[in-house]
Amino acid sequence: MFGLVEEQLRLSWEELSNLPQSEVFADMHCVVHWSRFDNHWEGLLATELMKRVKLRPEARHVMVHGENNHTANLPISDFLRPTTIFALRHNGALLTAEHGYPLRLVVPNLYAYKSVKWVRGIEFLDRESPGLWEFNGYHIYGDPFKEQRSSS
Ligand SMILES: Nc1nc2c(c(=O)[nH]1)N[C@H]1C(S)=C(S)[C@@H](COP(=O)(O)O)O[C@H]1N2
Ligand SMILES: [Mo]
Repeated sequence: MFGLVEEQLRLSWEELSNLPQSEVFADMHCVVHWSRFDNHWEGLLATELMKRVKLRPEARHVMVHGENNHTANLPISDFLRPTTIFALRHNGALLTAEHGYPLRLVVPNLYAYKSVKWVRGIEFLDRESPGLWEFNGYHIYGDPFKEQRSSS
């Protein structure tokens, strides 16, 4: 956790797995027209993690950083939804490498390109700034129920 925070927070996988765990049941919608329904995610709610971070008042947006410079942006209001979860487990087992082990973010109310796998860090920003997919033409917000797939 870095950027517009009073103090940076670094947590190891061990520490994350010892914090209070929650579960979220959610469908996942990819922009290229597939959905995977009824996923069971277990891990740390973003709200739980945010109890340990003090944001600067200017913080408005979040940049999620994954492995291989993968990034996605979202408003803090979506990041703080009670269904946003840093998942360690999917459908009863540890995440597989392909699906994001050791840690992935899951943001059920937005398209799956926001659900960054192999998460490394969360950066807080004072403005909206496009992540990798958004920069390459995916919608800056990405509401699957409004079919906000692309920015054009
Ligand atoms: N780090 C990283 N996270 C990522 C992606 C990626 O390429 N790299 N692809 C996104 C997209 S477009 C989708 S649809 C989902 C797919 O998740 P899955 O592999 O668990 O099905 O992961 C998202 N998270
Ligand atoms: Mo996707």
